[in-house]
Amino acid sequence: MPTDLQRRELECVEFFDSPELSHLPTSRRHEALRELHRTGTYTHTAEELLAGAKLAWRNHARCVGRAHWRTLKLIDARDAVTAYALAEACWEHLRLSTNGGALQSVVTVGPLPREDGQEYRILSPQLIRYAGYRQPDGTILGDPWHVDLTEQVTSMGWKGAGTPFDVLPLLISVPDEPLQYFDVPADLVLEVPIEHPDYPWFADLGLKWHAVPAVSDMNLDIGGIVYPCTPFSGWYVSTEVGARNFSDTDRYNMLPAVASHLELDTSHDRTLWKDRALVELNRAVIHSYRKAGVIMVDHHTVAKQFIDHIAREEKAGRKCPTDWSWVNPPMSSSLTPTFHRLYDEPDLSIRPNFVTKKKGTD
Ligand code: NRG
Repeated sequence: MPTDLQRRELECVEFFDSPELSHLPTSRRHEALRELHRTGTYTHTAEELLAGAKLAWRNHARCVGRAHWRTLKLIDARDAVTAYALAEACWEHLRLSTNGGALQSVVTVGPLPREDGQEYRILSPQLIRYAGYRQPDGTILGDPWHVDLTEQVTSMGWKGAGTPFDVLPLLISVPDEPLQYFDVPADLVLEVPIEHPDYPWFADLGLKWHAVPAVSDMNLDIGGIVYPCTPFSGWYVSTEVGARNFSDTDRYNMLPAVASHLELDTSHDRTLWKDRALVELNRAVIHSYRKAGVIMVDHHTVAKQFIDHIAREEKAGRKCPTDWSWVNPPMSSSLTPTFHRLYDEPDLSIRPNFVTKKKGTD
């Protein structure tokens, strides 16, 4: 069994072996490896960090959007060692990634843990999340997924407006400071009101969603170094919003309301009222983002892009380990080409990669 340091040294060697870094002098690889061996860590250049983040994206078996891995932009926030500075870096992330609706893929890399092991952490799962409020009658107003986070920031003094779409503040933990939250500046939160191309009543449902999905609770593992504070974002696949966030019964659960407006027969599952409502809800999401000039990709298009990506990877002599259950859309899967094939087995040890934090480490 290799020790943790030996494993990280191996990752370091493999990282500097990547063709993407082949232009670096061998002295740089030796320097990094020596530093890692001597101190347990080493410092990536901004160029190495960006190359590593791109490879992490390309290696991420659950991502169907990998065709765009080369376009990733980096915000190097490794010196943002106060909660305030980290929040500012996140606002910069939203500015750069939102880009007025022409979304750009961005990763922000925050500081490494201190020598004493204490970490800089964004505790919110994404930079933009909607609050969920437990009502006296037991129902939830807003996003049920975020009830705990909402209660946590409320206990710290935050007060939401009490709508179904209140943007939660960002919760940040850094060494030597109390846990703090920061309101996301409203002008940095681009949102899309949802309407339907054919049904005027749809707008009255009062739905909206944010433009940027900026996941902020994963580790980025590059060349033996694990960055615990690395928000990244691309753009939504329409089904993430339409077929999950709005439709899951433990999220906004909108299918019964949509079906009722469509006057569908909801007396039995076999009438397929849920399926019919789901299609109209997803049409509304796609239509609305397009009308608002906010990039979003539909599940058919992203599946084609992904299949083309795999073909390009194969041509380049690379495997493309893929998690079938993640790259297939949550509706109409069999209508997309990603459904009808097998993939290289996802290998959780491939690095660089974005890695889910272990439960209980927060
Ligand atoms: N399903 C989540 C977002 C997860 C990440 N999705 C992306 N990421 N598209 C949701 O908020 O619905 N990305 O980096 O583009």
